[in-house]
Amino acid sequence: MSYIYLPKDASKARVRDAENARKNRLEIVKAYSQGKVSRRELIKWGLITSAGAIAPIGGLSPFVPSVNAQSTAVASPPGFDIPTGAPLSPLFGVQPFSTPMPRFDVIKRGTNPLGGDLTPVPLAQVDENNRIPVDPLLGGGTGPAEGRPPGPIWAHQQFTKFPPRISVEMSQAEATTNTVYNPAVASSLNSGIDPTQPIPLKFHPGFPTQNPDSVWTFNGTIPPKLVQGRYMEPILFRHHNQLPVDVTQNAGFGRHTISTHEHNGHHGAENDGFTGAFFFPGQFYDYHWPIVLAGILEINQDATDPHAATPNDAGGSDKVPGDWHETMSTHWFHDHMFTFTSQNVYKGNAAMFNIYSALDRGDETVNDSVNLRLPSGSSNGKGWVNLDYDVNIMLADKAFHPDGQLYFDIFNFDGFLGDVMTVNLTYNPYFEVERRKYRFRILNAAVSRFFKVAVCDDLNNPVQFLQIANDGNLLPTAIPLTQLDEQGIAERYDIVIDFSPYAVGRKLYFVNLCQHQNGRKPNKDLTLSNALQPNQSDPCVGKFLEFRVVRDPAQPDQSVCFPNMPMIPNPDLTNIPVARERTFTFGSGANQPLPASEETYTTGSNDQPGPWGVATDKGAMLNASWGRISAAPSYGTREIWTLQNGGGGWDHPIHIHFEEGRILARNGSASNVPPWEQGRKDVYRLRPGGSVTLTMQFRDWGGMFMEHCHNTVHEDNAMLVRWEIDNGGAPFLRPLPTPVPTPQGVTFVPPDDIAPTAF
Ligand SMILES: [Cu+2]
Repeated sequence: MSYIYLPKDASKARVRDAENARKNRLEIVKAYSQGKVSRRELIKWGLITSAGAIAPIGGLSPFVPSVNAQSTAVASPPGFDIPTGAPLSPLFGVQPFSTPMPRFDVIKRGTNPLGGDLTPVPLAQVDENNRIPVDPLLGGGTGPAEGRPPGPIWAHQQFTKFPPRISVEMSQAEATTNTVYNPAVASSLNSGIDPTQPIPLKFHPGFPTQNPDSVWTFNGTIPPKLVQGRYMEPILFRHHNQLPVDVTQNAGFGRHTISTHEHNGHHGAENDGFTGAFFFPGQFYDYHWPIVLAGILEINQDATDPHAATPNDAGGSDKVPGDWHETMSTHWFHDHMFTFTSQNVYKGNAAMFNIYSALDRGDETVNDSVNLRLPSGSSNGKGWVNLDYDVNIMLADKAFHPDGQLYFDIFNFDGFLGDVMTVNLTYNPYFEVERRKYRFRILNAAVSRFFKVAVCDDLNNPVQFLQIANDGNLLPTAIPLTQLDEQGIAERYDIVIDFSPYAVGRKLYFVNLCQHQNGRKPNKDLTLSNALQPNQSDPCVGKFLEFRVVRDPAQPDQSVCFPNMPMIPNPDLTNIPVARERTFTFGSGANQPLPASEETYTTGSNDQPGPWGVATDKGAMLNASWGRISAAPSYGTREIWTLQNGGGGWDHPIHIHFEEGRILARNGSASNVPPWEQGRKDVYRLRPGGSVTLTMQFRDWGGMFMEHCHNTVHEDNAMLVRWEIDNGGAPFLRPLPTPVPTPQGVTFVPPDDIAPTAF
């Protein structure tokens, strides 16, 4: 049995072979990522197989024995299953649970977005006259300062109706030291971390500092960033691209063009981070996040329902229009660059976004019969937005070169797995807690890895907690569990743990039960006791976060959360007819355009083996193209979509942008839907050979959106389609023209010039 990383007890010769193979592969990866060699040429030269796997040639794949290491030969798995076979990442003698987990870095909210926070002032439509010089490496001349596609179709929809009231400004940038860390909680609630101390970009204090081009994060720093917003307080997020203009200056992976997706924001498509609406170094892009309840244009128009409300600064609430059953809480945002999403997200383009409402306001002391009073604390005195006992958790597996720099293998199209578990970008940290209830908003920000999180105590006993949310959505009721379901990439599970039964000095743990052999799917879910055994074949199985119970609560715990506590019932769809049903099959055999030639992204003229693909009701596996429309639901309607896994050898967490869906059936039966999937969702794990049937409404906004596997390696290799909501009135046409960004400006092509529609 072969695993993606060599076992700890591998012989020195095996490790040396693997290290040589890694170096040889790096040369290819470098040339490929810099556009100096195409995937087609690599296949022609026999260096990779048509399925994208690295060829089983000695010196390239360590699973092929070399001359000097025959005694250590292991059986080569058949072509497609060849893992990266990388040596284990160095840990520099660091022990687990030896450094605190940093809380997220809370981003400043400007309160004058249209009157001085931002220069130039944000506009509904791109100012085509505002041009900047373009570096000769990007073709020279001049280009638009804002990289958003121009014209009325890409203007911010309903910009006058929902004018920005908050500004958020960040840059995508090379790794640097953080000197402005703001955890927004007292250091006693952040495991004693002194926020005034500079934070170098290291995944553990005992690891080396990352080189500027090894890691590209928001503002170039860690900890990961958190944006906080509330309903009906529209945010203008100005995202600057400050990445190197030289495309080769990327340490072997990552693309300097970006498009930022607010994962399941109910916003217009121009703010969705469309995969083909990327922007270049030196440019910015204004994302308008109105933060409205779905149904805002039809339901509760007079804003009389007390449950549809947003917290105000006085501890009260202001009623808002829309359907309160569509209230959302835990979001994240990340890169969506065509063909490069996996590399860019892994490299650091991932942040979280907490949305506050009168139901979930972030102040457990407000007792108004609407506030659910979930754990948060109340110390900031604002009546909302407290983070004291409401903790964002980002899980991601990483890998490192022998020198400790971040490592990524862009040639494993099954999916990339790291062998070092990180929480909030810190290797196996600890977190100090008081004896009270805490909320944890757990995000799977991995590339291809699924997690299955269990909680145990220091005697290895399972610990009961409550799952309160799935993806961005509070569940109909709080569900008692001792372990979560598998958590696919991009899924968010919010849980509440009560530490009050545990004496000061006790320890609890998050344990990962989900074992991978490769990036295609989980291999096995272990029992808690098996996952706690030492020497796991998958280095990311086992304990990865230690909770240390350090004191009684400073203030009485006033939060409310108990098993089966009612939270948000599902929206009532009984009177909404189903306009259409569609089936999408997620399989293999399609093509992905050649990344080396940006100009051919949309034409498909340089198609390369995917190896993945998506088929619509039309039948054929579709090549990846952001120019093709694969579904076009009519504005204001409801549909039922079935997502079918084309095979049993892999799993796919499928994300449908923009609309919350409700799972009606798994494998054709409603009885297969577990309680924690009976609320709203935005990511749907199909399971091997399985299917998910769901229903969605399409309303409030229009434009082009996406549907794709959130195993981002699959997404980047042809498992992504575009769909759009149109005929919603001016300015939308049918179908919409496709943007083709260049540093000198965005042009458009009619979609039928690129690829026939597939619906
Ligand atoms: Cu997939």
